[in-house]
Amino acid sequence: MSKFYITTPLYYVNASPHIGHAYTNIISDCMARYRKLKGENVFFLTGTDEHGEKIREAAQSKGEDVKRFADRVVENFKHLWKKLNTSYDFFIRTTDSFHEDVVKRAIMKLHQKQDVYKAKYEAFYCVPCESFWTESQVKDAGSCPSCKRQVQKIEEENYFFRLSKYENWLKKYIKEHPDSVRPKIRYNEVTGFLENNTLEDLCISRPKKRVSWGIDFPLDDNYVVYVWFDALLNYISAAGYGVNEEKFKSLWPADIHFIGKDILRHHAIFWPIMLHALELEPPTTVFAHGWWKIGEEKMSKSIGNIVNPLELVQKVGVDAVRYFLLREVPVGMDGNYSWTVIINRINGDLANDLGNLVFRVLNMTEKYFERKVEGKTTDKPPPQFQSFVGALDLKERYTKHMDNVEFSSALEGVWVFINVMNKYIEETKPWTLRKENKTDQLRHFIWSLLEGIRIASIYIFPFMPSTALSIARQLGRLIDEKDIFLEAKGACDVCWAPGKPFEIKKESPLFPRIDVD
Ligand code: ME8
Repeated sequence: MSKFYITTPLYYVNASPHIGHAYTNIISDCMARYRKLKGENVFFLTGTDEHGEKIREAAQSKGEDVKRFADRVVENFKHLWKKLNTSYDFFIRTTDSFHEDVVKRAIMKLHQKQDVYKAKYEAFYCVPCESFWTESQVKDAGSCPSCKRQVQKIEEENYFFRLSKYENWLKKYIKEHPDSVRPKIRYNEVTGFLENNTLEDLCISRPKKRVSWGIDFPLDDNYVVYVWFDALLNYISAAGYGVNEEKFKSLWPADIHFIGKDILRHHAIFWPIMLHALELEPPTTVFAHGWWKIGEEKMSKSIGNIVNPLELVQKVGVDAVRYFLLREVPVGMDGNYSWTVIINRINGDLANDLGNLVFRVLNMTEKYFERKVEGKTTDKPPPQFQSFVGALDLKERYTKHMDNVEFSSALEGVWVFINVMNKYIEETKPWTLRKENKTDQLRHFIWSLLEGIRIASIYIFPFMPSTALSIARQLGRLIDEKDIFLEAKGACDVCWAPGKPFEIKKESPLFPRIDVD
């Protein structure tokens, strides 16, 4: 069985998660569930980034001990991931002692290879980004080039990782691996950066007199490890690096790191070089998604324009939130968060198209066949069936889009199929088949719609797991969540030959319409 190792960034615990964080975990969950449907052995990792000055400052502002503060905020993340129905396999915290050990051992290994050295350093430091910038970078931007906030000038001795030594290796590697950074626009951004800049060595320590909250630097008691160097290593420590070699071998390299485009430089430049220096393979793909914005501004806790995902889930339900985020924008692009668009998606796509289809077909099954339909090989399809079968390249298109992280297009394809089914009902007018006593055709009609809905529910599963399971239950095909994986095996071989019977069990409508007022 092939494996699929998928990660989210580790979120800072200086505040509670918002829609932007929820988005990364939802796209990762969608991919994880899709890969599980395909029968792959998925390891889905998420977690929290807990060291550094800004976390200490956040704890201090609340008058709390840093670790206790982190423990509390971590619970908010875990609570949200549960509410959003994300199926991660492991939650790593950078304060986990096994991770701290890996970080220390990695630095020792790099030091033995003479890839770590101590030197005097003068630069500009941005606390919110936990990043150093050169004088010219700050001069050009007038402030922090990334977040535009004030930077502090800092002069100190520090430890450095020889990033520059591996610059040529990285350039060659990226050139030979066009899928190592996706989408294309981000790949071009990375190659452009490498062409126009010379890589400087990375400062990987912080003196304790300035930054006290971090992993002790293994070579020197006066320092802690730079928070980014610490955090990136989570992807290997969670996979068992240095502790459980068998597990590590079975998982590494990661298949996909989902990140926001704000942390591309760290993942596409520092991280592959760190791995290469540690004699490990780089991840197969770093996939950077866009930002959720409010108007023209990125949604962010520091700007204060955030939307609380828990409140949104409470208002419209978890699957509607997931659907909106996954359907509204292609994964690499920016999206505009808007309440009007959410309502239109719920009332249009979910209540009208999907909800009505399921409701109507179940009603007809109840009315015409007393809840139970078994397709028979002798049944003749109504003449309108031809247009319905025409939609059956769905599986191929769906698989291609899902493999390519084109979630919005995959959903678009499923909705074409859903609306083909709606049209089939309109055009066939089943009540006339009933009036004319064409029981064979009516049975074929209902059975194939139930089968179509069954297939759609499997394709919907990665996006809206609860809805998919509810549909499967209503079709009488589900006792346990595991059954959806068994059903998925059959979904690939659909040929509309009569198969297992359906014995429906109606539940309340999937998506009640939302009153716009
Ligand atoms: O950067 N739209 O953590 P972080 C979309 N700890 N996604 C958004 C977003 C928005 N408006 N705002 C945040 C860190 N995100 C580091 C990562 S990884 C080893 C260390 C998402 O809490 C997006 O995934 O600032 C972004 O990359 C991540 O949150 C940053 O979270």
